[in-house]
Amino acid sequence: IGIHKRGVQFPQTHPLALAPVTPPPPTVDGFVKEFLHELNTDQGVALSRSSINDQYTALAHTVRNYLTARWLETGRKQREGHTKSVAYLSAEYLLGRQLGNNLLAANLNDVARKALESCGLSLDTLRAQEVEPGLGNGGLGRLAACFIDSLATMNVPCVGYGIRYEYGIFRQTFVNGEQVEQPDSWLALGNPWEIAHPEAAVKVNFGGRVETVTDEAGVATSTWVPEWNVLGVPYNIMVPGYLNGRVNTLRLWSAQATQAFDLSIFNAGDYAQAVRAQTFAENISKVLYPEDSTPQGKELRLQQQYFFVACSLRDFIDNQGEDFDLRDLPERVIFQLNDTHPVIAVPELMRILIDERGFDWNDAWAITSKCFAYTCHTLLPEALEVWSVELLGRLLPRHLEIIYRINTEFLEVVRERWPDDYLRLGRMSIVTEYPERGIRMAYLATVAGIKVNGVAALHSQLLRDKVLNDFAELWPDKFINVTNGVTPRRFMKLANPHLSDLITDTIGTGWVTDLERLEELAPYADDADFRAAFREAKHANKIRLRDRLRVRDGIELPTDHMLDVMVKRLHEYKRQTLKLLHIVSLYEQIISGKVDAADVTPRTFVFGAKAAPGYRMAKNIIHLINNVGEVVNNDPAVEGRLKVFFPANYNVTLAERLIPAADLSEQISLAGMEASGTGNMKFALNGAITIGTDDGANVEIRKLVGDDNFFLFGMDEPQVAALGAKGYHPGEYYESDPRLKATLDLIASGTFSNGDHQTFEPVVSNLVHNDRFMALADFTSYIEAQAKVDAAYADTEAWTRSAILNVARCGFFSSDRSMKDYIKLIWGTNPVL
Ligand code: GPQ
Repeated sequence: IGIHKRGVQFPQTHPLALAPVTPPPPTVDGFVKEFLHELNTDQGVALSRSSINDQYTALAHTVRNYLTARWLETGRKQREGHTKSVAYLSAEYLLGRQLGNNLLAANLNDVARKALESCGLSLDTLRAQEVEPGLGNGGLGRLAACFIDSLATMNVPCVGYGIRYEYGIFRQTFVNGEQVEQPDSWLALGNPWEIAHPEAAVKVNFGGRVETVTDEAGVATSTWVPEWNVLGVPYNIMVPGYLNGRVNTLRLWSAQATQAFDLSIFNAGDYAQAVRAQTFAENISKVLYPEDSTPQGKELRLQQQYFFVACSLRDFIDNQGEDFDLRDLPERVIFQLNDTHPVIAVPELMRILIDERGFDWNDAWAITSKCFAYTCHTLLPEALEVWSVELLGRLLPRHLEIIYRINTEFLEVVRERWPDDYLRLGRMSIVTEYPERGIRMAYLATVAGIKVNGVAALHSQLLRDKVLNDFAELWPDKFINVTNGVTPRRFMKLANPHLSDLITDTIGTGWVTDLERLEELAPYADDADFRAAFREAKHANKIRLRDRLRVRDGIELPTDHMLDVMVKRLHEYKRQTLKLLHIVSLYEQIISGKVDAADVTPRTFVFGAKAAPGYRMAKNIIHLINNVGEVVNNDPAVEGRLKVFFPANYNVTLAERLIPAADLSEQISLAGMEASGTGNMKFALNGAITIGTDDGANVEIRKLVGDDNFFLFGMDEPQVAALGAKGYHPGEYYESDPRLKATLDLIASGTFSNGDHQTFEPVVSNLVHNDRFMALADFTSYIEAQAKVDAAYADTEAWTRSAILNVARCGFFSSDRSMKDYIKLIWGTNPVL
């Protein structure tokens, strides 16, 4: 019997254990049997006495059982094949509900539906029981979820590492139109998709000091004497590939107190204090930070980052076995850094190699600098993480020391290349002195990474030319682009069964895993019958959405309007206010009699957006959207023409209903600000037409679908830069465009705040006097583009044709293609079949 370091033992095998236990083949009867078995033995209830949650849990376990044999088999192949794996390090995974996805991946949908029906149960009811795991904020976390889906589907060995937050992204509610956050206790009723492995917990150290001893030869050795520690308990979640029998693993870490921490270091014998200490440790994985793109630099956040990264590195290295030579690590793994959140992994690997495994600095760096690659997701300066040296030194003194040495050696390289360029040294230093001494994590990632990628062509170019220009001059080959993608399994097949069935009936099934095949739809854009069927699918999706919103939000969605949708995190750079100015302007034109309501295209505007709880302006904007909706929706003057809805708590589950129903996709960020966007791709693939700026992946969408099938407006990035350089004065736009003035004046007049002038004063005056994201400069162009949208929508056949061409030409945006690019340009991994 072999005993593994972390308490795992590998017994001699029993003949019956050679093949993992599999449930009976997926027949309806077999499924019923397995389901009832789970209900009885796992939930301990009879069908007749079972709650919906019992039924949901038993169903989830049944699906899991069908996938288990594949899961074990995948793990075995990966271990025995000694192949190179991708270890995706991400502080966020915005997974969305698991049941529907896993039924789809395992091809169990029909069997499960029939099996449940025969028990008098509805699959849809049980699916609705699942609380989605919201372990991410927005695009960055959802991207991670799409990527691991694609890797499993493409048979690529991958393990996703992250944090099992006890509370995910907050649940948004509105009270008098204002956002109020509620804790997301997604684990309250249990999580049937995870398997805990407390026996494989990892110890993570924090704090203390570094002791340095210098020997006779003058060689210094550093030892970290930490002050406290916690345990990381891994929870495994299946990541099944689509119909291919592969099941990868997502391993999320949960923090627990260690014995040593409780009893010896802190007041031995003081029971109450020991329990408090436990709470302290468990706080580390308690809650997801709700800031998107604007890190707060809080101590607990750094604890989270180091916690999951230390657990993950230890886990990956241990899994290579006792006698694995760490010099071979770059042949076994590439750690992909999803933004700077996991970058502390770089000094952590150096520490393991030097302090624990006795490597010298150069050998350790030779290994480390081949094991990481860095993905940057933003250009906003305030979004680039900088950790204060004071905090880092207090929490991770040895890591700080290692970072200083990395910086020293790096600046040596810079000095060699540009001998007397002191300004450049200051600019490129990983350690900055302003506003306080801090560590620029993006620079550390760039220095250590084998590659650095942006997330869309424009973004990668701006990264090279602007934010990381000095580094690109030093290492031009390090900088590459990989345009983001989205999984067609969740965002087409699962979310849009009507359109998916139509596509499959027309071009066969292959598109789900080979999305470029959507091209075969292009000729059908000219086929009137196909267009009619396409419109029917869109209409059916509006009905599905109406039914959901009626129950979920008490909203009555018109299904005969153009559906104009803007869903994404609330951020000034994304310019929800510009969308709002358009709506208010339409409303103003009608109520002031400038335009006859009968001449306005009936439109329903839908917003979905969460604001970071501390982001005042974003919360004001949410309030304004809600109040505009309140006034517009209840004004008989615009009845039948304009509706504005803002269902609370936009999340993956709602996105799956909303996106397939949309006609118009709003992607209106200031050019140069949205790194990529991924919602833009989801809309286009579901047959919505985009109105957008030349920003992020919009640029590539427009190029692929063609100018005739995209409503472009606004300044491009060079124009934005030029206007900024010249000096931007939003007041001039306010004064010179009467329509804009009337719109802003209507808001300022208190029309949307019961006559009160103060409520939205900050929003209006910020736009007129500051307007960092130049909404006013793009207003006129936006209004003109919206008029073109109305005109185009009036020609139903031409609109449908454009929508179909959007679907047909966006196959490029499958996350399978993104993964192929990562493999080819960065990872060099191979599929294992
Ligand atoms: N993104 Cl820096 C986030 O969702 N959170 C973040 O903290 C940062 C970026 C987004 C980015 O804004 C979008 O443009 C991208 O499409 C998305 O990441 C995925 O790359």
